[in-house]
Amino acid sequence: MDIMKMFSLEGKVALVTGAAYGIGFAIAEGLASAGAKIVFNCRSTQHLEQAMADYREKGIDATGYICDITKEDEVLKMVESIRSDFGPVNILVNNAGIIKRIPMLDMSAEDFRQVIDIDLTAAFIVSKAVLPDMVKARSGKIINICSMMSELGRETVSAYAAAKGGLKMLTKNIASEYGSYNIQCNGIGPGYIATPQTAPLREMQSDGSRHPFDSFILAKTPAERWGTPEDLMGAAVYLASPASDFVNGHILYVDGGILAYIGKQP
Ligand code: NAP
Ligand code: GCO
Repeated sequence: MDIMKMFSLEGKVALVTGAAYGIGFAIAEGLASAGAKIVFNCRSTQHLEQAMADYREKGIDATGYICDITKEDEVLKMVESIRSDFGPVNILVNNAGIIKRIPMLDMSAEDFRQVIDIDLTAAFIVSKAVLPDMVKARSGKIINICSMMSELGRETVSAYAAAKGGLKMLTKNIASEYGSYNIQCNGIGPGYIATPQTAPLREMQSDGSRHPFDSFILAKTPAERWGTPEDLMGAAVYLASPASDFVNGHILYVDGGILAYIGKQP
């Protein structure tokens, strides 16, 4: 029994949304290393061109599409382009997302809606666009990038926590509704990962000290470090591969132990 074959993605087309950089880029790199053909999207031509160069530098033949995933017509056009360029999407990673750190009483309904639109509704839109091909093939993998905020709240992230909590339940519902078509839908819940999205939480202070939130997270993480995007590669390959064909509706937390830990004693 060649167990490594269970982790092979040879011949699969993997769409990773928002994979110009950050977590999406690392997940795409991991899936490519397992043999998948990578297609990705972002909103800006500048980010796309830089990303294509970065993928090439790593020897990855990725193809990028400009697409705002909150726009259903753009998503359907992108999925159709992918289908005609490379074939149907076999693996979808709903990664693209934003955060707005604003106290709830100061947050406008428009700001709240924008976070929900990108972090939750867009995952519904893109999943709905790729599911018909997966149903026809009686095979498919959908991986939703959830968060610690799928389980926990904190000040200033009401919209983000609502979106990521909803994304956890959308994951379970897609698993429930399409599991009979041999489609598995699972989530990855990253802990605190060093990417542009969390850069404001890690900025060195003017006096050379660590950002208070940085110290807070280190005290809450048994691993006593921030995660790196590369820490998520293995979980993504596992959930995208035949090795996880009987795993469905599961959120795999890759968090250095945060969810298990009350926090370092003062
Ligand atoms: P990031 O560095 O800010 O990257 C976000 C990506 O999403 C970018 O490629 C961005 O592309 C894309 N994007 C945003 N809105 C989009 C839209 N409307 N249409 C298409 N693409 C869009 O974030 P990250 O830290 O890598 O996070 C990636 C995912 O992991 C997010 O869902 C985030 O919530 C989640 N997450 C992050 C952490 C963490 O600690 N970093 C932890 C848990 C979960 P353009 O702006 O170029 O269009
Ligand atoms: C924040 C952070 C977190 C991380 C991640 C944790 O402001 O608390 O941005 O939300 O991005 O989601 O899992």
